[in-house]
Amino acid sequence: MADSLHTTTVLAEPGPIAVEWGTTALVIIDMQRDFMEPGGFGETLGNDVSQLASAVAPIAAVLKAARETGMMVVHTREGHLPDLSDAPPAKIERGAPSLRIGDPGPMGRILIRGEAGHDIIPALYPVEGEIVIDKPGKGAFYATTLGADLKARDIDTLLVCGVTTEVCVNTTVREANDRGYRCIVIADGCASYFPEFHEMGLKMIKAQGGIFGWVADSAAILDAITRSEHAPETSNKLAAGASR
Ligand code: TIU
Repeated sequence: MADSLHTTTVLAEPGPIAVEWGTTALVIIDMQRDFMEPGGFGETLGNDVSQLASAVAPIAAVLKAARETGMMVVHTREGHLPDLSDAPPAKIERGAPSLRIGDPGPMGRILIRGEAGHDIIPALYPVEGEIVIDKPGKGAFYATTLGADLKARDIDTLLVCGVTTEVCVNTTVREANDRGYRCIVIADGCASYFPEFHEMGLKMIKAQGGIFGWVADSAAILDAITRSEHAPETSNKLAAGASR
């Protein structure tokens, strides 16, 4: 379905970007209970998980539009096998969390696949046909099938959102950029436990002419998707976008 949409321009920073929707995927990073809710991995690290709540509504709005237009949707989950064979000791032993990866917590074992805390929050729960990538690392390409899944669908552009901005979102965008993907990060669809890291995490992506990619608000993405369902853009509209 997304193949039949017209190419439209997303008003982004550092500049507008023309998006062909049939070769674009929405990639939602780690919107898991372990990061978003009390008692999970994020809180054991000493973080205030309420800092991440602002990302949910913007992601839900873009996810709804992606589903309506038939765009490829990918959800990722950070976590490990129950026997911890894919969890490097250096990761497990890091820092001084109140509970370590694999320890029993109020939502099951911390950051372990199959446990309640590892799953995606109900507001953004995947539906049939959407890809769920289980990843042991911060980046979504490392030790996963994501690269092959995107290649199978001829995807060249990624709309990236999720948590946290400077950790798993940034790592995934950097991995994707090196693999040749054009990444548009949804600014209000990302969040960090540290507001200043969120701001800088986005700046790092769009600086130097978009060294890792582009940054746009969910409203700009939704506007471009809406326009893609209507008549092809005229050169005037493209010029207006280019002047921003
Ligand atoms: N701790 C933190 O900010 N993030 C992570 O550990 N993982 C993700 O970002 N998903």
